[in-house]
Amino acid sequence: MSYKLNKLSSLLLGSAIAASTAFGSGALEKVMKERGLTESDVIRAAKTYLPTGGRDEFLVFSSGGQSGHVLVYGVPSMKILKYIAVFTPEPWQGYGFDEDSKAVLRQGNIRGREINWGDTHHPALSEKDGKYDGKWLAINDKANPRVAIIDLTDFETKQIVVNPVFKSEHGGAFFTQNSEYIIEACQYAAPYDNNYHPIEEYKETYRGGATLWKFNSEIGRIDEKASFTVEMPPYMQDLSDAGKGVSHGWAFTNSFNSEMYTGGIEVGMPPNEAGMSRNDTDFLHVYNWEKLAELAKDDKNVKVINGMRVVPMEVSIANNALFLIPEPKSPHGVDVSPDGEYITVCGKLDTHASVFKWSKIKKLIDDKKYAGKDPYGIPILDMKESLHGQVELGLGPLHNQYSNVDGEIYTSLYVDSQIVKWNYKTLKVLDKENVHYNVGHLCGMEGKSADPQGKYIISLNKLAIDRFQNVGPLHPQNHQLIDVSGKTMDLLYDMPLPLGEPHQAVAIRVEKLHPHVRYPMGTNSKTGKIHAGKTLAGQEKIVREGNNVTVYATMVRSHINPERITVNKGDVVTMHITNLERAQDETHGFTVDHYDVHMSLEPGETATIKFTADLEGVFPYYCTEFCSALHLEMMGYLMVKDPNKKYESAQKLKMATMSPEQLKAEYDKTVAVNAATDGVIQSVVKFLKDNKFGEHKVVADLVDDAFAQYGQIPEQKKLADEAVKAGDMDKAILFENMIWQLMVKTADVGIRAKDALVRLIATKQSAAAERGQRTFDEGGCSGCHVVGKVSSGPDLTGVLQRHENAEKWVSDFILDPEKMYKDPYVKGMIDYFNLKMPNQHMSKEETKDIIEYFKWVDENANLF
Ligand code: RUQ
Ligand code: CUA
Repeated sequence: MSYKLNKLSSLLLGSAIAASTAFGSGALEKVMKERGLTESDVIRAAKTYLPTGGRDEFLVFSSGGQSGHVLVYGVPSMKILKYIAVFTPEPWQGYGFDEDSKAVLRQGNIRGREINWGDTHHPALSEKDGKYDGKWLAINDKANPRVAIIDLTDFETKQIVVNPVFKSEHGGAFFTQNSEYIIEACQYAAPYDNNYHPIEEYKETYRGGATLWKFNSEIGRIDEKASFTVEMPPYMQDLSDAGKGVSHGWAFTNSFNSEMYTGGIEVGMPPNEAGMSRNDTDFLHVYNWEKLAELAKDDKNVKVINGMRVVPMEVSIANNALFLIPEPKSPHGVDVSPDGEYITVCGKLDTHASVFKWSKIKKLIDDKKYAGKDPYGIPILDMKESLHGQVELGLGPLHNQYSNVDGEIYTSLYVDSQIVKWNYKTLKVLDKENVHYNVGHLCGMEGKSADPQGKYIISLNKLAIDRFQNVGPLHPQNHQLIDVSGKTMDLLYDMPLPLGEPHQAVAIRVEKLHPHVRYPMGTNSKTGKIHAGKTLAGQEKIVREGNNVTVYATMVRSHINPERITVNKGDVVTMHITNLERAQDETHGFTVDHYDVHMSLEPGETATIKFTADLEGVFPYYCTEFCSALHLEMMGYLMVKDPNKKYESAQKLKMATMSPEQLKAEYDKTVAVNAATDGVIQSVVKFLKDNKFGEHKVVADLVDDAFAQYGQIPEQKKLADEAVKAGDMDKAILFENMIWQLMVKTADVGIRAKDALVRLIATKQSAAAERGQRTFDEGGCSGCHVVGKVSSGPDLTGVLQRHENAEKWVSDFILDPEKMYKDPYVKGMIDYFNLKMPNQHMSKEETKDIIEYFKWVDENANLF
């Protein structure tokens, strides 16, 4: 065992220091024993562990399923970083609770109805030359056929478009290789119009199809007017993919009910599941979107239905732009290889994956070599002649992701609960890995782009069964991270996701993303433009026009301006609020109690809430983010009075007032405290200047934030002095208090800047010093000693300078303090602190490390 552990330690730490780790020798073994961890457990943990402050290599965007959101997490740590609100209100972000986000959410209304939920399925990243460009994310809603666009500079939803001809959809969103279009294929066939059509007329009046949404990659918006739909038979189109490389310009869409069965379980017919999977094959739709896009521009080639330009099947057929290829029945995923030449289709009910070859398909099309026609006259290409080959993979193959190794592909097996690695060129199975349980999609790192990165596969499991602590009959979903860098796959990590069934996920290298940390002042984040309600400091006002009250307000640590708003019952209140902060992460939230409004204001952002003040009473409003030490004070009152009521004034309480002498004394005390606080600030400023803070951007940014607070002091000082002159000591004290608040905020950021600077400029700790510091902190020393300060024990800065032969002196003292209690110096210390240094039972090794740590402290003594 111990030999194995040593081997493991050196594996983990990879050097001679391995034998005794930072926690002392045997610490790793001890943890493993206590927690019952195996060697493999520890290696897997080390592969996914992200130390504090560390960053992941990839970001994953996962659909949030029934939550209607998108989830963002890191790989390999699997730490969740964000929920992006898309089709569903999300209170924290104010999404659906302020007017600006409602303007986005309500773009998703269907036939005038508010739709407040969505079933997000397939996120897609925008592409350039088939590679992810890190600019935009699109996601579909299966339940209510919609597509949303998310801006990756701020991870917010900017647009929702409703498909006006489909009644549900599934095969979206998929970008074409230069983000020219976003493909959205229908799922359940239905009439294109909004009328009733009896199910007996299914074949005549129900239709499937694929919509190609024209996308403007510069501004990140879908142009609905320039978009079109390719009419397809009512075959229940399923997943799709855009061609790329050699197959660029074409698209591929599966289907699963070429039987056109319509059920009728209630009238004694066999259920849909039997009728829809009767035939051995269904159809892969192959269509030339590039040609269809040209055709769709001409009015004579389209029928306009509910405002959508639909290219009828006859037009597609006549222009050689739509074909069918039989594929094994009830297929699911269709995935185009990085070079565009191979198209892999997996059938849920077939144990094989079928690999079609684009050059073969193209030749059949060019030669007009058809095996027949479907009932709608669409040419059918021969399956065998289009196939590169088939491979037996296992039960229930669903989806595919590509590897960075040419020809390698990963496929999920739903029934077998496995991921299988195989080669689509040689048609050989290479490896299988068990997952828990019932995997749907899988997500490779950029695994569906023209440039797959390999390294990891995430298995998006439908069931979690016995994986996690039981939290009731509804279990979380389980995303499992698999290491695919070796010859065989290795399952590293389980991540429960409790927010819906996340269908599909896409991963991107973090360097490709460049999100902002703040907005230009007064930005409406939903439009990217300057908000009409932008308000700067000093411009705050309340405007009344009849029944409309418009408030132009600002928020900055730690007040809201204005702090009192009185309106009449029934007034329509509009509040534009601007967050004046420039400091990173200084978000303020805002709500008015009882009025169901909320917004999140990121630095520089302006947003609007609107409500009818139909409840009489007094309603506090406040900042909902714990933004500062005086966050609780960041509040005000909305007072709603009934203009038709007479209010009797309450009896005024007689309160004791302060004498002029008392007031003067309080004023003097406040001024003195401010002077002392300023002294602290000046010492921090000196430290920062002496150590050239300007050379470090992170620190300089923090110093900017600090001075933004400090710079407001003269203004307040002027007001305080005026009050003194006017003899209003009460007011003067309040302004002096405001000065103190500003000083506290300055000091808060200033000290953060100082800490950051110290971390940057301190000399690097040697491994021994680092171990020593840990031993010092965890072995009990830090209970009495604080470096840089006298506390319950002496300051240890300079301890190695204080004694003759100091290293030996200090180490003897640590190893056996009792022995030295009689030493005159030690005795003096014992008397002074009224405490004896206890024996902490440090080993010789540990003591040596602590000495190294003290040396490092001395090197950097000026910083403490
Ligand atoms: S689907 S689990 Cu909605 Cu993408 Cu296959
Ligand atoms: Cu702003 Cu709390």
